[in-house]
Amino acid sequence: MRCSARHFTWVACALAPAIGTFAFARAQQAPVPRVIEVLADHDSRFRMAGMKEPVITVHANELVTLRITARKAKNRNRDGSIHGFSLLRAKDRSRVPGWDFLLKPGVQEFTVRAPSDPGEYVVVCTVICSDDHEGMHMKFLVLP
Ligand SMILES: [Cu+2]
Repeated sequence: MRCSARHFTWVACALAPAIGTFAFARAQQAPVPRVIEVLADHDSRFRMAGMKEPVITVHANELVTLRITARKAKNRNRDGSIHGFSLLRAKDRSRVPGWDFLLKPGVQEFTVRAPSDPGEYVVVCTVICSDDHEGMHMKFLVLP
């Protein structure tokens, strides 16, 4: 890195190597989230490769990256969303904070931390994407 008097004070120049080292150490420590691939399909169904009935299984507090491919069904929201992906607790259908996503056509990624409570959850679509929208849901299991 070049430090010129025009862009940096000498303090910033003196600190830059230390900050760089710190950032590098942090980057090395950060766990790489596991990628979970989901298809939000044109027939208002969630799908996962190799599974007849799609199920997302995670560990409590696990950091995961959802890589969701969305294909348009019949309808879209005014904002252009074609499906939704929202996590509910199975026992009372309450929403899990931070797990409510609107999907645009194509591939999108969301990196999120799994719930801390092990148990059964359900993913539901939140866009009235077709007449079959009510059937657009999938299981989600949180292991201890
Ligand atoms: Cu949908």
